[in-house]
Amino acid sequence: MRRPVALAVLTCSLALVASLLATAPGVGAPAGPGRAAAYPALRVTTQVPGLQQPWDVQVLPGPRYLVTERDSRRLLIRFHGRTHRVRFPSGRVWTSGETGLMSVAVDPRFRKNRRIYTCQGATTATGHDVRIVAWRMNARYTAVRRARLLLTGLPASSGRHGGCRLLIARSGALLVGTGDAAVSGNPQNLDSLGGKVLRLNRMTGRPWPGNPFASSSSLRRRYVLNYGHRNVQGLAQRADGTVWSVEHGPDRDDEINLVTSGGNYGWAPGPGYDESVPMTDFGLPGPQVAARWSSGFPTLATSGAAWVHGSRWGSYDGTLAVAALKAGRLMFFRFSANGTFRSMRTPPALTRFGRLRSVTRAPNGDLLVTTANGSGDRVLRVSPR
Ligand SMILES: [Ca+2]
Ligand SMILES: [Ca+2]
Repeated sequence: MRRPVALAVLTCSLALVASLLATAPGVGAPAGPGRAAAYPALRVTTQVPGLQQPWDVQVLPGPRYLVTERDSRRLLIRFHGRTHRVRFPSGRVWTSGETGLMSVAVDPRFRKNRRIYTCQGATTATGHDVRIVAWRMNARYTAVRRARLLLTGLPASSGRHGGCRLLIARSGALLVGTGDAAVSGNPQNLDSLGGKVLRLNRMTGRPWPGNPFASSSSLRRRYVLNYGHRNVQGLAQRADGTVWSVEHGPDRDDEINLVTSGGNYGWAPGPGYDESVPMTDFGLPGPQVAARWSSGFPTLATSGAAWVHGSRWGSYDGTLAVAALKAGRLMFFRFSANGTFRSMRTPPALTRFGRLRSVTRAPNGDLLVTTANGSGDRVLRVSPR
């Protein structure tokens, strides 16, 4: 772990490099005077230290920083420079490989209803699943109790490709990005909750009425917003209301997708989970939705994402910040109003922290980023200088 002083020096020198790079051709920004200043240098500080494999971070009033740890299954709050553990039934969370205590969401009416939501592995009568649980936080922020089991039966196998990302859209709907559980048939099977983006009522757990298969006789199918995904790790809503998802490719083609209703995103691994097939296989029956950006070879393991808002971010304003695990960086993607990929920028200041998993926009517009190195992990705060 770097000490704060060393970090400050590092950030300064990287800021210089970043401003030089901003003037270089080929970064996708229009040329002209003032370009160097248009991409502000980024300041990176530690918001929450001393973590072990954190998955997600969200902000509660205070501000309090609410963090999930995947493998320890701890729910933690950082407040006034101290971290405390929230009483939570960690023992009932099943962890294996990529599955454990994963995404967390905070209800937009939290001040009134005290609700938060988790996506977590669980043990069932016949094996394991991934499930979405609503919790109510006590007044002292020391414990949660279960408010409602919203949705069970997201498939789990070894723990590989367990998803699972939560996003409360501005409509109030709860969106869930799921993994295919490394089972071949799941992504194209509309009666499996795996390899999907699901949409449901966050209070009742019922399927969202506007879903594309809302009138199906199959209950699971009524939850499906779209399908044909491998392992959705990021969900983020742009200012124009569009929702975007991010997922991992096998050895090539991580994808950023524009979420549509009823779309097939084309992942259909062959028998025995043969992953040599394309991330978007247009040879499948019917139309498939092409990715808005894909990595090519090799993959970067793109994960969580958040849209950047605010004029103080200069040319980063309106970009999609995407964390990468394998590549260990935060990248900023610009898409046009109609969703066409324009450019991607990787600030050097955000390539020095190892694997990065989740990105959350704080109330003041700063970005909160979780590291995923296994020890000495932390929540970083990224702000424009
Ligand atoms: Ca695809
Ligand atoms: Ca086709």
